[in-house]
Amino acid sequence: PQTIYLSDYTPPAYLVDSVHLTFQLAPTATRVISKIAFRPNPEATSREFFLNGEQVELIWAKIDGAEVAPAVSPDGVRMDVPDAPFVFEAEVEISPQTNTALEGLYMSNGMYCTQCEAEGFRKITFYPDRPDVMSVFTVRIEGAEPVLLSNGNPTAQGDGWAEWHDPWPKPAYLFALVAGDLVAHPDQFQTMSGKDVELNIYVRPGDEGKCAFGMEALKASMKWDEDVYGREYDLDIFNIVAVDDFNMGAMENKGLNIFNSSCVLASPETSTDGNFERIEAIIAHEYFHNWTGNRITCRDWFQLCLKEGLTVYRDSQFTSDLRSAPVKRISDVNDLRGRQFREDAGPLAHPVRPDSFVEINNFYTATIYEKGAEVIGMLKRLVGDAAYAKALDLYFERHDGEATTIEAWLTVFEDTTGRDLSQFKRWYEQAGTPRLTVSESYEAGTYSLHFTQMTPPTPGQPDKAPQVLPIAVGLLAEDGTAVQPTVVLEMTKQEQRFKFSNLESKPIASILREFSAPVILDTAALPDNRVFLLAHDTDPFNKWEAGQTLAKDLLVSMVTEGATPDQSFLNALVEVARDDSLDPAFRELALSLPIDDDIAQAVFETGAAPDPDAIFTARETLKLSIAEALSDSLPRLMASCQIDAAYAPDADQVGKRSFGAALLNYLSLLDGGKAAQAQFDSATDMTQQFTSWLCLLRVEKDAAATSDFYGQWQHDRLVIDKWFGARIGAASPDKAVAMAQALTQHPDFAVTNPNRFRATLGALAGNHAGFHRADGSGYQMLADWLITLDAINPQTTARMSAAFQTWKRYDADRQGLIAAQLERILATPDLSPDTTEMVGRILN
Ligand code: HT7
Ligand code: ZN
Repeated sequence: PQTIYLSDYTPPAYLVDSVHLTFQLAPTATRVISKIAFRPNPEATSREFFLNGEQVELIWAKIDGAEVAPAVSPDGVRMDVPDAPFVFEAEVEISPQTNTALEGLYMSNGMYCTQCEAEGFRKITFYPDRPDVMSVFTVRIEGAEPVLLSNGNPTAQGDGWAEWHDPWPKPAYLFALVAGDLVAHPDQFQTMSGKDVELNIYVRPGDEGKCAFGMEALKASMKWDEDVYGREYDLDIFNIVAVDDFNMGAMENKGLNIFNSSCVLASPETSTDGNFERIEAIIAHEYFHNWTGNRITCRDWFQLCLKEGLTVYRDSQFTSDLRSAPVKRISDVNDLRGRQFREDAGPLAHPVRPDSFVEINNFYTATIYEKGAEVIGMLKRLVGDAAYAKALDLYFERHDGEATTIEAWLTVFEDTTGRDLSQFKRWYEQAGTPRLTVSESYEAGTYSLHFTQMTPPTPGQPDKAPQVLPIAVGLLAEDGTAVQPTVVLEMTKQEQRFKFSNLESKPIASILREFSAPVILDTAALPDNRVFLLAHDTDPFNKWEAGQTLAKDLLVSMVTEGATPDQSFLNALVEVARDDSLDPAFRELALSLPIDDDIAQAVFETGAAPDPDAIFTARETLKLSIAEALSDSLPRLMASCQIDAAYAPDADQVGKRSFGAALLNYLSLLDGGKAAQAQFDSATDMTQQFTSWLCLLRVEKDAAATSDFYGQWQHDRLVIDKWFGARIGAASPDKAVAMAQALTQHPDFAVTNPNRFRATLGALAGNHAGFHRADGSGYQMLADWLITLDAINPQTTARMSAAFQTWKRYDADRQGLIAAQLERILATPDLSPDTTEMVGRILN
């Protein structure tokens, strides 16, 4: 496989004015007839004419009507062309039925669908498959399926055919086609300028009852983008299609978003609150791409964060506005630390804008998405809300219709604010999580905070320069009152001191409020004020953070020094749980302990090799201590979570149910699952049913509940994914591998379905102590299945191989066992470039 470098970018030799595509659909022999109007690009540095094409069989090709015989290679075609505008035509044959990689045109449960990002269009026909070639597409679909969809607006249709025209120039990665026996859940939306837009969610017959929530989320997203960013929808129709076999969550194809059915279908009986929230966020994310991604796209794939970071940032703002901003912030930071910091800390670390890659599909990472969004949050904090809004207006005005770069994005902010963002740009260029160390001093009414920043080396980047860090700080008096409301300190140097004067006494600092920069904050040199901050901080993020760091430190000392749970921590936690002035959703987050993987990282950072069984035991022990400390309060608190209204996945109800579930979890440790069984038996929605079932699985009273759950839901594939995931995820460390083995033999297991594969093998990798069994059986099982899957679906295989990325944390025996499995994967004949790149990077 070949490495591609950002520094090698050259403009396309030819541009495309229009594309006409005709699809004659047939499962193993679909014909695609293309007619593409090319013209030489005046900015090009070469006149070489090359069209990407993979796994497409060329039937014939013509230039300006005359048949030609291009030089065909496995990655495309080359030929001589006029040095003037010309029309290229071709007919090719492809086989959607046998396309198990789920890239290009493929079939899922008898339905045709496409996935073209990043480089899937080249599996449909010969084309300059790069994002800086934007063109207007007209598509004719001929097929027996009742529903035939493509991008843009419908222009004509008849028996067995339909035509679509998309007036907005787009790169090939946004092309989409769907054909199948589908039913629509229709609605409409009137845009801010009074235009009526037809909306549809297309699903397989039987799923119609699961579309209403997604449709409401879509309309809320359309309205929000108008209200907050002034962005109006630009076609007559917006279609969403649910597909069962899909590599990721969803895809923002122009006017025809395609969704993994798990990310759009929802009903109270079959979906948890978490599913509803995720669906709402993903629908918003894909819709927001219409402006940040589609109208303004990326010049090349190195600029991926331009659309993904910004769109994640926008969907987080949307969720914060619709639900609770502090709860959203805490869950985003949890996610960032669990996925992105993990990536930054290991062999897969890369900059938000990478400078090289082998397989672009391997770069749809937490760094590009989540750290990319954090960078935008910092930029907004530094320039202020008004300047951010002005800069965004300028971005849309200046770059509409373009395929552009991070440089163009930052220039818009420089032009709006007059700031020099050259140092800030390091956030895009430098990999790794900065470590921010703080100490304090107080003298004669002046309080000083002294910060030092350091970013550890990452692969290919041994030396790091200081970053611009917006550090939000507030000061509290000993009685908990605010003496200094939140201010943003702008750190630019490696070491910097900030002073607060005219204070009556030494304050208590609350540092990095709202998690204002994606750094690891080391407060070891400060007095330990965490119990105070857990009780008094007015910044919800830092209040939660105080509890989390206390819990994490306690767990680490339980693992490494045999410490026992600390009473002052337990008391402080119980006080938070009992504080009815706090949002129940916040209290649930405060009661949740760091996951085993976080504890393992924290143990590793003390210089010790994490022992997965000891971590599991410490967490269980602390859970029991919390349960005991909470026991007197449980009846009152659980009663306060009762809801006397019909199920709704709104913030209020979700908060109560999630707090109630956390309490039930603790209660189960004391009553052996009695209350959980009662909730399971009477549950009328999936959240109540699933959370109580999880409690039952954990206290190993699973026999009856498990079979009931499967028997009740075996007809519903999305619920059965939960069943697979939960049984493996909740299995005790010594049973997880055996459970996963048994479930891969279950008739409902399907290696070809990414959702089911992730539910099974992803759950094994997520069961920390189970996966890291000392005998290596977890590693072997995952490697076996990755090898099997690679021949079927390289993209999902490569993504899931990241489960091994933390391997250097563990003891020498485990490292040896993992390395052997990684070597075995690499030695597999015909291993895909995707998996070869990922496993190679993990090993080095
Ligand atoms: N822009 C999309 C990213 C994507 C993708 C989606 C589905 C299947 C394969 C894919 N490869 C890349 C999704 C998004 O970020 O919105
Ligand atoms: Zn996206």
